Amino acid sequence: MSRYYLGLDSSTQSLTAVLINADSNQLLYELSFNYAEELPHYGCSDGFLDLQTAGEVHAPPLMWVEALDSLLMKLHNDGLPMQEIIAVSGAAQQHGTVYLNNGFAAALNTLQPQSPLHHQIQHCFSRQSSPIWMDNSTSAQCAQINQALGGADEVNRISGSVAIERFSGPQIKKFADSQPQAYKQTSHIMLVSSFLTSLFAGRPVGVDYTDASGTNLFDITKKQWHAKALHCCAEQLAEKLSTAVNPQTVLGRIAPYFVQRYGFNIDCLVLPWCGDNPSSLVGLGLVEPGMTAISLGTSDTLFGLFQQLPKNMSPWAHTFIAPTLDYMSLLCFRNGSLAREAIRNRYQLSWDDYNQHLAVTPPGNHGAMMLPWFESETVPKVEQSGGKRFNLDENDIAANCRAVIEAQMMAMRHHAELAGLSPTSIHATGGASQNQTILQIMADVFKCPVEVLKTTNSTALGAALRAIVALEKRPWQEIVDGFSTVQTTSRLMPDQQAAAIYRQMKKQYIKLETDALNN
Ligand code: XUL
Repeated sequence: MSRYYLGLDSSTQSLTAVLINADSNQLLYELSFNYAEELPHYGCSDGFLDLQTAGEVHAPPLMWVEALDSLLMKLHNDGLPMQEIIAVSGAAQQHGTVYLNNGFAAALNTLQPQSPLHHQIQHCFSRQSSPIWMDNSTSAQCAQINQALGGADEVNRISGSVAIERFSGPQIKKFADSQPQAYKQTSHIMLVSSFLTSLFAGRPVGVDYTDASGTNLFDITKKQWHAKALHCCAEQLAEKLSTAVNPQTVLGRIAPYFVQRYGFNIDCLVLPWCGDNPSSLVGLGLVEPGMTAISLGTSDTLFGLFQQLPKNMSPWAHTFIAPTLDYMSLLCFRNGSLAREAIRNRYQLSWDDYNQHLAVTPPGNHGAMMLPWFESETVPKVEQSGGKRFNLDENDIAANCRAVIEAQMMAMRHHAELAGLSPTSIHATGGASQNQTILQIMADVFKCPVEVLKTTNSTALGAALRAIVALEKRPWQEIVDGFSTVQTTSRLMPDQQAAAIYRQMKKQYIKLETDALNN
């Protein structure tokens, strides 16, 4: 017997589908649909519109809808067993908001299978474009929200993040304040995730807890919208947002449109879509406290699962509710390969040269240290760029190569701890995770094993896994263990001596960072 589940991922540039068989634990099919290549008529070369207004980045929601129809048609034409899919779920880029008028519910209720979705709901928007997570234009609204709720720390304590420009609350406030008429005509405010869920459910559905925690409006302790935050953001917002939804809720049967047009089974069930980062957390198998992922890219991103909110919330972390209903923390260090490249370019090194230098310098770097802020930094927030050296000669190339990596790992460990995470194992991904020397430093600084993973579509996979948990009521660990799309290509263990050196060095690093922030 086969038990098929479909997971989707509506990301900034593409929509991806994975089909899995929960009986054989196999990932059977993966397909991505790129908006720019396949739907050029929306004018989004990278998945978003160039508005030419300072900091504003929007995308057309109809593009996501047309992509959904096109992708499902491909699945159908590729002969996927649509009839046998038990449930469908998804995940979407976080924070983006979609504004719909009072025709939306009726349009969903009367969808005709002969005509594509984007034709049938095109008149349902009270705002034609959606601000997405790259939009940085709401600093004024962030300040107002912080002030109305009693300061940034209080917003952080309530919602899991200080008010942040790209988060949905400040974006909604900006719309309500600057276009009051259009705001009045808005009956539903959705996130990308709940908007796409609503299409499948055939009715407007509220935002799920994971994505609600990316709004600055959601009480992450009580798992409900925060009345005062809603009130200070815009009028009648509670009605427009609807009640937030547990990500493990089965919402009911798929809308008839999908049955008639693509051959889904009439009994196929629908689950709420989540935010992409929370979904990726479980897609990577991080379902127990301490399990952490680090992606070494242009920026370095660290996220992991934990259960108890820290007493003092780090102002630089984002705490979301995880699909497991635990918490997850997300930290984005702007100076990832930006800083590594800055050093490599400064001394005109190839990566081989760079590795040679790392190999000849010892853990602890003879006390030479650095603050790796070659560009302005987000964790911690540092506006002024320029790496800082301590006990480190700028002409000592090898020591500089090691100093930047050690500093990055120290910063990651320190800020992970401040955010409530105590990493016990690390899954490393991203370009620089190919570099074993960098990973050994990571294992030594964190004093835990580091595994290198080859992952495919962990976000869409996470959505499908969540559907299995909700329907089959099996433990998370058992379900993620069954899926081996996450291939371990190497595993590094911490060196006890190096770990002891780094334990001391971390104290010095924290002092350097604290002094720099206080100056
Ligand atoms: C997370 C964030 C991005 C988007 C991109 O806070 O803004 O990772 O979710 O998809």
